[in-house]
Amino acid sequence: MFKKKSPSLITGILLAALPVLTRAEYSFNLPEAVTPLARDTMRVHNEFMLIIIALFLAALGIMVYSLVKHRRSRGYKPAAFTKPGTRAQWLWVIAPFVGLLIIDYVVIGIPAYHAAATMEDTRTDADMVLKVTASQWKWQYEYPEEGIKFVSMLATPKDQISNRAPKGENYLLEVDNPVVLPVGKKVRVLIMSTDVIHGWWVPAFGVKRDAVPGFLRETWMKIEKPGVYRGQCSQLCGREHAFMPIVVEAVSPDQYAQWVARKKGETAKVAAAAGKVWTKDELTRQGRGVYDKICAACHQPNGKGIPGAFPALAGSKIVNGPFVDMNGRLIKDGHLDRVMNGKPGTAMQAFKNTLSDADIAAVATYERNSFGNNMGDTVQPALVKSLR
Ligand SMILES: [Cu+2]
Repeated sequence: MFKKKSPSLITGILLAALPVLTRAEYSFNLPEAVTPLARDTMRVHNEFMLIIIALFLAALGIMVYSLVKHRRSRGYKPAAFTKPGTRAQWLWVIAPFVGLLIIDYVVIGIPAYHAAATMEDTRTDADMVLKVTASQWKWQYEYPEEGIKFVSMLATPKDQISNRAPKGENYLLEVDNPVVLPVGKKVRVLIMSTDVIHGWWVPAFGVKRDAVPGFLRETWMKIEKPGVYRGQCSQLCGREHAFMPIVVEAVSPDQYAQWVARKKGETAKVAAAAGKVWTKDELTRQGRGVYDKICAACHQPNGKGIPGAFPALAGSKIVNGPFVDMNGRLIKDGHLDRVMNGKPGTAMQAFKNTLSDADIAAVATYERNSFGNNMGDTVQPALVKSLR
């Protein structure tokens, strides 16, 4: 019975090895750890794997030994006792129990506690703060000390998603504005959400924290190696959950300072843009870009919406209505009110915190003069600024 090898066993082993043989990129391990936290987590994981394998082999060994040693073909006579517990039997129950307890609480427990405590340690020795605000379906990043704030969105072209073009190398893992952070600095990350639960997750950092509406959550990281690190939203947060990736570029402190200076310049430019009077053409041109990137996912590129789910903007009473009253105040539930403040309880979110004055003015102007809407008027960035 034990002499002939079963052909199905060999086939099984070969089949199990197939992914390794056919795919060079196949990876069994976690991604390379580039923060102390990730390294700690990985070490704990590896230690536990060894302990688990040792326990598994010991238990399996005893089982196989007993089966082989006491098999019937050797003429082994099974015990036929009916009386309960001898002292030896009790020992066989209690000894493994105590053994596992010690392994659990001491061998596994102490390093696991250390890793978990490190994760929670966001105390004041951080070099900088990064504020992450999640919303359907984008991330907003803010560097409070630098006055930098921007929105980071999926950059994968729609054609790749709908299989009209071949998929790129970083398919669904690329964004327009990556987070840039200096290496070797402790970054305290504050995480919040404006709508549903999202999860900020970058595997190489060992960081994964949910963004929960109404709560301020925090974590930290200290990136040790420059590079581009990619992650994703890790909570099912709605229709485009798969379309809100995270890209972090870790650079040297010098390069980081340069980036901060450049970003500040951009912010100043955006502020200056809000001051001037825009032509209708300028507004619609910029507005189309904003619309296609942010609004088209729900309201559709043609402004027709999705009946029953997302209202049409084409011919909409709100879009084709006034947006400020005689005194220049925002009309409640008017077009601009909707764009700036959203509609509570629906998927229509408030864009006043994620879009600049110019972008809000431009997209509103575009909507009022597209999809067959022909209001002919403009919304000026200065007005949006005054209505905030
Ligand atoms: Cu999400």
